[in-house]
Amino acid sequence: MYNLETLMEDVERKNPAQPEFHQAVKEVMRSVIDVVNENPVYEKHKILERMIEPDRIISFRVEWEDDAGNLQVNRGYRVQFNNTLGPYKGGLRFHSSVTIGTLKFLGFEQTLKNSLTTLPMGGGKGGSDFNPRGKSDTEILRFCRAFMTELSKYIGPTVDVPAGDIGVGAREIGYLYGQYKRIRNEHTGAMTGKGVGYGGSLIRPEATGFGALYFAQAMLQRKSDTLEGKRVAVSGFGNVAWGAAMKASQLGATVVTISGPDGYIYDEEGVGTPEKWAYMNLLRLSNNDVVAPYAQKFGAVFVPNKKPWEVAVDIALPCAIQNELGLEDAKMLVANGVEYVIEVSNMGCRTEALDYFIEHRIPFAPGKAANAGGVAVSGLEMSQNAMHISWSTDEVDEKLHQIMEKIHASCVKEGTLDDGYVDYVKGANITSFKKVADAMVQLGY
Ligand code: 2IT
Repeated sequence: MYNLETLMEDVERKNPAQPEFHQAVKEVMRSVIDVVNENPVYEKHKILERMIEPDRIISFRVEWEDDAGNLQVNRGYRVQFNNTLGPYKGGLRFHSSVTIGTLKFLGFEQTLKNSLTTLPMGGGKGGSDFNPRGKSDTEILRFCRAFMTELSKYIGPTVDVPAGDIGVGAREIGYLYGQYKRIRNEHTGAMTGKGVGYGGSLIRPEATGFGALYFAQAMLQRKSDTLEGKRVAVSGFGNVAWGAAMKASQLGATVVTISGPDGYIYDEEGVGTPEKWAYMNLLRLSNNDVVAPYAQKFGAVFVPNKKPWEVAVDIALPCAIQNELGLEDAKMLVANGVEYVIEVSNMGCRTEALDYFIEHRIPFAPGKAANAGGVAVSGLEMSQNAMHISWSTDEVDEKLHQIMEKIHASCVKEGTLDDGYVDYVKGANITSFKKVADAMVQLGY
């Protein structure tokens, strides 16, 4: 029999100074501990202990030259977390906050998320503490080349298939994959998020945001509600925020905020127009501050050094980074009448914040369920690469839609409480855990 407290003491002792990893593990353990205690086969096979221990962690030095001719040194990682269900799969994050603990939390979450997609993918994550902000295009290119020179030794289409994450978008994937192809002399689908011209899938750039809104649609539908006329707060300004804002707007909602590290903007008319996002994408590619210039150009309100959670909205969509929404934010949102909260960033809410939503019976979707559309379309990109074909926009979008509805249905099945409220956190954790655990049992040790 497992006890949550002793289990977590063990995790903290064995993984010192990795608070994000502790947090991610604890959120899952809380949901699944009863399932494990009721199924002795899981204890016999030490599934809990095995599932929180990465298969391996690769750490390497990245040496590159900046535009002034100075040598720069960063640290690169790939956490190959769990390949029970398929090749390791998950993004690369380039952000100054990246540590081994960050990538372990992300790799652990990714393993469970990928299982929810029902596609054959294991979980992994990688990246670097390299900060792309303010870097020139040639610096980005040189960094990506140096990073892949090391990483190329450990990945491949049947082994480990990286993709993008924060700080790694279409441009970086191109530079990384270009170097992979050069070194390995093979054009295989060893990465996803590629440009459509060289093996990428249609819809991949917008898939995370689109998928999250399909998930949101399913949540609302369950309550005989629709997105029509809803006011939405989005945080972030990257690919994920973009896809979410575009789809929310297409479905009749008005997205009134976006945010960057310097603050948020409030745009009463809605940020989800192609013109506004084209402008933001341009700013983003030049690695400049996005939010303040946007406010100036389109006459919106710029609120410096604050997060958008103080705005009264019907739906909150954290789309930036882990722990971007804390207890005080949750209290403000609930006091202002928020009806749904859908995490689009990975672990966007602190545990106390999501507990507060659940306690107040606000439908709350965790990232591993709601943002699985991104990696799901990555899985579809792998299928297309393996078959040497490409599907149309409609074909990919339709498959994405079906996958998100299936994930929603599985959360409802495992997460409906006695009072009828759906605890999506519990639902997503139990569904994904069981799938990986059962396969681990079948595969032996
Ligand atoms: O967090 C995520 O699911 C991603 N960054 C996407 C991973 C992928 O392999 O497409």
